[in-house]
Amino acid sequence: ASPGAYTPPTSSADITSFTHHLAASSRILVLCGAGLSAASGLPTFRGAGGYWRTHSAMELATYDAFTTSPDLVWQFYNYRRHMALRAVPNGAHYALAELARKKGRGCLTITQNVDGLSQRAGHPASRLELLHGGLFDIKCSGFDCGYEQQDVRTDPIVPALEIKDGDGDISSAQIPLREIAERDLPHCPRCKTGLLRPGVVWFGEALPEATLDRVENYMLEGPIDLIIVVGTSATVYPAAGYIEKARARGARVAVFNTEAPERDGGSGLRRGDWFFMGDAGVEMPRAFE
Ligand code: BV8
Repeated sequence: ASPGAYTPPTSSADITSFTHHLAASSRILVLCGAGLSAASGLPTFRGAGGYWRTHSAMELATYDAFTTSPDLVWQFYNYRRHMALRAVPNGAHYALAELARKKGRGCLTITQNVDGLSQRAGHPASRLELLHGGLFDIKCSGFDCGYEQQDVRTDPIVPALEIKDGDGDISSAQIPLREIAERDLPHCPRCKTGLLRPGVVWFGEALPEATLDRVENYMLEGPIDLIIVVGTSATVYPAAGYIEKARARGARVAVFNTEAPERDGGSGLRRGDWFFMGDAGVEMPRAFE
């Protein structure tokens, strides 16, 4: 580990001190990343078998990639919709939904995930902020149309995007360069000309203003007693920035991850923090008991 790195003992006493602090906390923030859904079978972005093993995130999840190769980007998102519809929430999604129900306005979950699994685990919608949108929201890619539609779960979204056997293993992001004519991609029913796009936030795009405001207001309403950081490499901003913001509001940090966080990463550990090594799907239900 880098000099000065601090990895607290992950002993049972750890869990006891954590559960005491969790029970005593009146204002909690939860930051979720792809690792939360790993136990549900959805590959993470950077881990082994990640979606982007052969494509970098910055390469595919961008407006430029969409305007240049809408068929490639749609094959990628249609595949992720396909996977997410077949996945089921795991114990960590349910544990967080239960925590949010119990703490009410004293808990806010901000997720970077677009897979919809927190919602399907019954997480109260008013206590869940989707920083990067969702796979099942779609909108017109034209700038002046404004058409949006929520929760479109059709799979495939258009027949031309049907995942065929010959497509090979697109889970390894060896996404087939199957040419799909633009006319066969989803088009906006309102303006008739614009291509529809996934309602997610791409790199270089601003996060939804209203979402950022609600998170900011929650942070400003009072001190934060605890931020739970689950399944994230804390490398994407502004999402990862909420860890330091919570610390600045007095929060202690509890990290749930299969890897010890880097000292200098967004979720670097400090004295008084907790670190639970392992699958969130196992560790969170255990720590929240
Ligand atoms: C913005 C939605 C400004 C789409 C995502 C250069 C050009 C442009 C921008 C930038 C630039 N340099 C920096 C930036 C800013 C950029 C950024 O942060 N880049 C990074 C790469 C440095 N940010 C942006 O562009 C943001 N917008 O800044 O806008 C602006 C302002 C005004 C006006 C205009 C513009 C937008 C970022 C949002 C991008 N969209 N997702 C989609 O999903 O396809 S990001 C996407 O990647 C995810 O949402 C998530 O945020 C990120 C992946 O991170 P993680 O979730 O952490 O996943 P990862 O695989 O990395 O880690 C998994 C972790 O889980 C690991 O730690 C692993 O150990 C652990 N794990 C694995 N298994 C388990 C586990 N833990 C527990 N249990 C397990 N079983």
